[in-house]
Amino acid sequence: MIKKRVALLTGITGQDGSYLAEFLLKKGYEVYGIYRRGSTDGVFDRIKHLAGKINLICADLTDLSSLEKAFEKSMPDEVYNLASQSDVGVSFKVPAYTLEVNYFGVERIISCIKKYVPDAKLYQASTSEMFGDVIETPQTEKTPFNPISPYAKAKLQSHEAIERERKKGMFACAGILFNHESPRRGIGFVTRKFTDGIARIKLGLPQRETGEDYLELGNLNAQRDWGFAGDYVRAMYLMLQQDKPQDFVIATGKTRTVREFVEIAADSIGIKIIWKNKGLKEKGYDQNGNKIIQINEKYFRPNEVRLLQGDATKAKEELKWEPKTSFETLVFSMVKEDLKRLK
Ligand code: NAP
Ligand code: F7E
Repeated sequence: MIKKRVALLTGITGQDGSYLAEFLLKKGYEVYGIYRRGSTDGVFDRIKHLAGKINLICADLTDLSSLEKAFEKSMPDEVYNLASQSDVGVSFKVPAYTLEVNYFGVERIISCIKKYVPDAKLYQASTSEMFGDVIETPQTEKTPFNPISPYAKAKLQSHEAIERERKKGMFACAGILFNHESPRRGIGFVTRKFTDGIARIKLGLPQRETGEDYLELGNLNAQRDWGFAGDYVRAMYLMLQQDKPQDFVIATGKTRTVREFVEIAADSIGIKIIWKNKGLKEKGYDQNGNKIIQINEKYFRPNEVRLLQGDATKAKEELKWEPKTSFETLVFSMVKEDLKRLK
């Protein structure tokens, strides 16, 4: 009997972890995932449909002994390190913790691989945030990094650790992924915050965070290259199937402002936004004159990445990877799922 390949995913309860687990199960893998105990319900919401098909192990990236037990139990062929304190804005508030998880956590994973499964392949979730205050546009694998948040600085340290281990012989790849979203996106990120918020406005429900009948947002002019998470996890898998380990940029190549995202999402359910005033006084109204958006300074960051646009030519040529989902399809699916859930 052919032994199934074994994958160990950290961050399996997150957006990418849930899509990657589905993807690897379809490929015939035995999937193990690390989860943290949460004090509220909902930790397993994104993977509840996989119950009985995946093996869950309680561990934490800050706790080496728990990780060692997870490796000893799963003995993986492939390790996908997706766990992180993934919120850029929050990283300014908890910088030491962000470094602890997003950098030292990666060093712990590396030490577990060396101890238990030295031949295993490692995927590390690097990020376009490492380009920070961008030095060139579009950004490729050769663009110099210039991180400006504690999140991006910690991710860059782990990115460098991957390169270090690769030079010493480990099969370690870092995917430099640009923003990717889905109906399973964490609710604090701007896309999902808005699709949830506009669905509430459509249904006449109060906003989740404030209880108001309008939504509060921060910088509408930031530009991001947004793709669909389901497409991006395929690239993670492909990176580990190559003959030699390398880093890849994964992106759509198109950039849009937060404002464009907001307008397209609202338009998809028949709400046309009319903007009035500028800066912190700017407000968005619907076609009936109701205020639906207000700017709140608290959502601005001390340092803002203004523009990201990736060039995934290398992934297209070497991995044969391309995004399959259009921006419009992504936005519509997110709004639709939020409407369905809230109804
Ligand atoms: P996500 O939805 O926020 O999921 C993060 C996962 O990490 C969750 O499962 C979370 O567990 C887990 N986690 C956090 N701290 C942990 C700890 N100390 N120990 C163990 N697990 C911990 O993030 P995502 O969007 O799926 O992103 C996946 C990875 O890609 C992250 O590393 C992120 O930084 C990186 N990335 C994301 C994007 C993007 O646009 N989505 C782009 C580039 C890179 P809980 O459920 O218990 O919180
Ligand atoms: O912000 C602006 C905000 O938090 C996008 C993570 O997955 O992608 C993600 O990081 C933009 C920023 O994502 C609000 O200032 C305006 O310019 O959705 P976000 P992010 O910071 O780009 C990268 C690639 C990762 O690696 C990260 O893990 O939107 N913005 N108003 C707002 N952002 C939030 N969160 N909330 C607002 O109200």
